[in-house]
Amino acid sequence: MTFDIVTIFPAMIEHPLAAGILGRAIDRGTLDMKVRDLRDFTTDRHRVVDDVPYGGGPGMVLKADPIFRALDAIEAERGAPLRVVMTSPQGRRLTQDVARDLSGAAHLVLLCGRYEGFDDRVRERVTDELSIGDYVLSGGELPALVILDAVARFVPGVVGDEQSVAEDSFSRGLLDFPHFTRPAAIDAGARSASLSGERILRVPDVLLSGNHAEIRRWRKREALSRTLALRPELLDGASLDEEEQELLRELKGARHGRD
Ligand code: 9D3
Repeated sequence: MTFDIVTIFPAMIEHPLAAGILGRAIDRGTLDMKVRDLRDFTTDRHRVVDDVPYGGGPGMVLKADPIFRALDAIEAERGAPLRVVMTSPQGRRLTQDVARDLSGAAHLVLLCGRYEGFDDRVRERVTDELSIGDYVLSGGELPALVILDAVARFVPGVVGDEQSVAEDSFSRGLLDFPHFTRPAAIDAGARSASLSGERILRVPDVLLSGNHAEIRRWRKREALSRTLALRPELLDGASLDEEEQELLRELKGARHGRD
């Protein structure tokens, strides 16, 4: 899959991309990423990318013409992009479903917003407008990285284990079960949160039992009970197998018992 990212801060994108799963996918050529400096598509001596808003008011606006020239250059080099995503606080919220949908495109362009946003005429060349959530950030670079990471994980070969992508908790609509690693018992220290004074923390016995059917069932129950407690709205969209539906009925019954 091919990504082009247009930004006035290329370093904000390049350095995080070099690390981890995405870095490896880029090295191997599974992902073709190019970060483009918007200033390279200006035509004036001072490489100006922003200007004051028509109608007055505070802040600056990203000029449309450097964006159009950047898109023309990308198209000349690679052919027409299938999707052009603009990051903006007004955009549709990024979800796992949106990321999966975008991963179906062979070529994605991400436009990183800055200042008060883009000259609205940029929309003429945009297919998708995305926000990553309802909080104020300083620009679209971090959102572009978040979108990129979520989308790239769906590209075959990026995540080593295809099954882990399919089973990923948000893809399944449930929160993850708890994880433990060695040692089987540890001292939480004098500042332990436990009021009972028990400082020795043990891994649940079932995980040490070697009984894989029991372990699977325990993990299902834990994932369901966490989801029920912390994000009950996720259960409406979750696809549960027979065993999970039965466990959920049990858990809901247990909650009623306490009410
Ligand atoms: C403080 C300026 N605000 C005036 C009402 C509007 C505003 C403009 C530009 C707020 C934030 C930004 C910069 N943010 C983004 O470009 C952005 C963003 C975000 O802030 N939160 C979540 N997702 C995104 S995607 C792009």
